[in-house]
Amino acid sequence: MNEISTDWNSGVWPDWCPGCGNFGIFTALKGALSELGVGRENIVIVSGIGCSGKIPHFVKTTGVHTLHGRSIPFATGIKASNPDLKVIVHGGDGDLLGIGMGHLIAMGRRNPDILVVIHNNGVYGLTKGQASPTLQLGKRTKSLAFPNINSAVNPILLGMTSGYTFLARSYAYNIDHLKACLRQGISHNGAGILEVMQPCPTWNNIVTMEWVEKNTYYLEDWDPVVRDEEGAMRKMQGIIGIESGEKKALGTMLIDDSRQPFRERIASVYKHYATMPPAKQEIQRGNASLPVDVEKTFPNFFV
Ligand SMILES: Cc1ncc(C[n+]2csc(CCOP(=O)(O)OP(=O)(O)O)c2C)c(N)n1
Ligand code: SF4
Ligand SMILES: [Mg+2]
Repeated sequence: MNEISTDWNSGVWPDWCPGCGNFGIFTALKGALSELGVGRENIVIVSGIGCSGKIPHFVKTTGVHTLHGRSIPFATGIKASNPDLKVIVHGGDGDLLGIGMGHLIAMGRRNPDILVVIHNNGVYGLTKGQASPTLQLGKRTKSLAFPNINSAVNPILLGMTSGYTFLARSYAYNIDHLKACLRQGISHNGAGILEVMQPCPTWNNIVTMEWVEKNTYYLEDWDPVVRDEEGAMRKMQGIIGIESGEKKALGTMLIDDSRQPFRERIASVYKHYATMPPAKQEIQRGNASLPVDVEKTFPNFFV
């Protein structure tokens, strides 16, 4: 058996600003992958645009840096064609809750075992700090000419009503907590949202480390596991209660294994899917030539 590597650094220099919360997410992700003991050949990281979208370049595994808002369709396609892969989406609050929100909702309805990690910094970081969909109404961060006139989206409540079966919130500078949430979310057999409060010291002068210390608390007496259908309704009411509080709760809010995952849904209508998903199908039989000359079509893929 091959030894599992714990070196997840690609060698590409992470060029985030000093103090950026993305460094915490990057560190926790590498730690979670090492602790899970998964081989890099089984992990795919898919991202959208923005500062957060750079993460696949820095992790030594297969990754795709996709288009604005389109990481979830890419990830769903990868998962559908090879359901044995662990697929993780990393994206910004602007990317996943703005232009990409329709895909975020669609993923909840399908329940694939993909974890969506939302880097929530309240701003469009890479494009110089415009208000993102999670910035609170009336707040004015550094680069806004006027206070924000839009109400904020709550990713946990949005995920809950879209059918997600794993929901958690963590904080970029609490590496141990974040690592534990990542491990849980990556291992979960269904669609997950992990919202990470990610300070952006360059543009968001409101959600600072001090703000997070004062305005968050860790969930202690909350059992996130759904055990039956009635329990699921009670759990949702409980989550609405948690999310209505003045302070932001950090911890795992929902683990619901009762809903059928995507791969079983496909297998229920396509009988060969479980044993022969697209990635395992033959593309060449015997010595017959391929319909497309892959080496000529994608010369850069062959080194
Ligand atoms: C179709 C399209 N429109 C606009 C952009 C410009 N753009 C690049 S990054 C970005 C904002 C990203 O914000 P967020 O997703 O919150 O990521 P962050 O930089 O904060 O991590 C935008 C609008 C783009 N790349 N593509
Ligand atoms: S602009 Fe903000 S989110 Fe982007 S790298 Fe700098 S600190 Fe991080
Ligand atoms: Mg952002």
